[in-house]
Amino acid sequence: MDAPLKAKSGHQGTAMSLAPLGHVLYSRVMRHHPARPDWFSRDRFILSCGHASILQYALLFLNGYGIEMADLEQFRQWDSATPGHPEAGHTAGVEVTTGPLGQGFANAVGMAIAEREISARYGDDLGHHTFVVAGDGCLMEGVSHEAGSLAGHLGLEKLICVFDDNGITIDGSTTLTCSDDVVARFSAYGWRVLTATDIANDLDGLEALLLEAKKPTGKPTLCVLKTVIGEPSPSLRGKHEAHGNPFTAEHVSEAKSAMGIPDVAFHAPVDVVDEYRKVARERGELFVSTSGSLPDALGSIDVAAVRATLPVFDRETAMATRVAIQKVLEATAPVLPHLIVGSADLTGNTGVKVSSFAAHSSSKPDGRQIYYGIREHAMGAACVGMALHGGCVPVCGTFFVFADYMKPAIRLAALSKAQAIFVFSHDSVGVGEDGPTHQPIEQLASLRSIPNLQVIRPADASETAQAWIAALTYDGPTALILSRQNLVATTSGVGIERGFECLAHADETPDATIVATGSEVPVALAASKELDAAGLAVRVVSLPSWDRMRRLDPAGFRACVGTGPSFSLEAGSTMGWHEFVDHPIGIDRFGASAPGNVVMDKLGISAAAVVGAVRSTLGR
Ligand SMILES: Cc1ncc(C[n+]2csc(CCOP(=O)(O)OP(=O)(O)O)c2C)c(N)n1
Ligand SMILES: [Mg+2]
Repeated sequence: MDAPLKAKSGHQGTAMSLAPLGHVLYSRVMRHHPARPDWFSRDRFILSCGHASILQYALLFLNGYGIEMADLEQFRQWDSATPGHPEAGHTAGVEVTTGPLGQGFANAVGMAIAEREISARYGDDLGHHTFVVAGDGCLMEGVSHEAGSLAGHLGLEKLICVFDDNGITIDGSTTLTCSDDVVARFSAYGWRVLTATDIANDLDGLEALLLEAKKPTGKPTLCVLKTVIGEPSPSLRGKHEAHGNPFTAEHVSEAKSAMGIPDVAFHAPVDVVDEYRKVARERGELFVSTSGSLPDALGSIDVAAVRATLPVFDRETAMATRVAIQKVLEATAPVLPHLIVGSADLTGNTGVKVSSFAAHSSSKPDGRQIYYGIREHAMGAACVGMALHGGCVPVCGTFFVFADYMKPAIRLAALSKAQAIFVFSHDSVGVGEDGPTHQPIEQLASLRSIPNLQVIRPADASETAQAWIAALTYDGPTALILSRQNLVATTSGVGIERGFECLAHADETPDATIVATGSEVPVALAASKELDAAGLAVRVVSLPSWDRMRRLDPAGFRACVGTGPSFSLEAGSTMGWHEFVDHPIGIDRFGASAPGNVVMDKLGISAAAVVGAVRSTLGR
């Protein structure tokens, strides 16, 4: 109560009513060790209702994870260990970044998949449970449907969700907004549902509930736990104000009085804290001595071995980059035991398929090909969970235009630096006949604007192979933007290293420069060739990755673009390109249903259009 009061920000109500649950989980049920927060086979705890973060910080403080009272006093302050919502990689003991409701729940499903797959292959002593606490908001969010349905289908029996059934959200009672029968809903997904009405403050009752939930049944378990938000505040218990407004000093005092504890801010009796930490340490030592650690094979990726297995692509044959990624996956999978691949019902279409991988299921728990079904959002969030689980590198695929369906998960992957690899094929109006609903326009600009996200749009198979290395060696998520249509080979692939490569007229002072990406690189080269005939030396630069170029060699890129008139060529929004060139050529409208080459042509993505633009700019 004191931390949000001091911060004048944050939420007490839910943290208070879930405190007994948190206590029982950390001190009686979960297998974890505060001194070994990264021990591989620890139970995972995810607070999907991240707005109750102070609960998790209080538990980390009591259990001795390195959070001290001074950190709680700095709740939500600049550079503190206790930010507004839990952030993975920032605070020891926080597994995933939560706050956008529903994401944590879907991350937990991914963690449970990773756990099952890894323990099936490397030993039961790597097995663990995944506990997730979700509120009304998490279960109202659409992603909870996708993820809950997937978890039920896969029979993830070590996944345990506690639903904080307090009937309150910010606006008021859930009678305003929701009439779902949660028990029927999750039962229909294939979950086991346990309901608990009178035990929110009954420690032994909570322990019995959680131990029951751990029993294997072949199904994930939802514990529907009735709680009273703000308990035991005399004024605010059961009221939505217990969420919406931080408690006043008077509210805090009266609640402390009701609890029979001293009215002193940030008060924690030394003997209580010592006892907590002692118990946590003893339980932790026992746990560590009886459970497995990260297998060597799943440690860091052997990049040299991956390079040695990379296919070499014939410079003569045209190939879609989605086909190239499939060949790359296939060839490198034998030296990548980390891989878990899958797609949202576009497995063959996107190339995210390894032929030796079995379909993951409860009868094939070692399977590494996940059939996500048409559940892009859950797929993205599950991959974030898998990546943060550790011991695996998730790769998932769909059409680029549907990246929008995964955007919240991609954003959290970037924020938490989760090494998930997103494969997006069908990357432009070149998709053709499917028309504007399926033709991405603004998606590249959108993904490029996400901090930490590595975005690569290879020009051909060689750049695709090198992009795979770039993704495997990047400390964060990567989006690979791939073509549906065949592309002639035009590069050596080295452009991935620094993010760009000069492909034509590198050694002379050019009259103009065209910077292109992906499928537009061959178009730019064709334009340059035509301009050669007109006596104009037009340099062509492949720029598969803005962010790599910016990180690794922005000055080299500027020198490569030169000082003459510069153009960009990309079949997508021109937003952002003015940073690099004088004259962006792109598509700032929606596409149309027609054969891909026709749409490209009509929308000005053609050698003829580029030649015209260059000549009229140069006046020659
Ligand atoms: C996707 C998303 N939408 C909106 C919010 C803002 N928000 C934070 S908590 C909350 C209410 C959630 O209700 P519930 O999960 O029942 O939590 P409780 O009020 O019971 O603590 C809302 C709307 C959010 N964090 N994430
Ligand atoms: Mg609620």
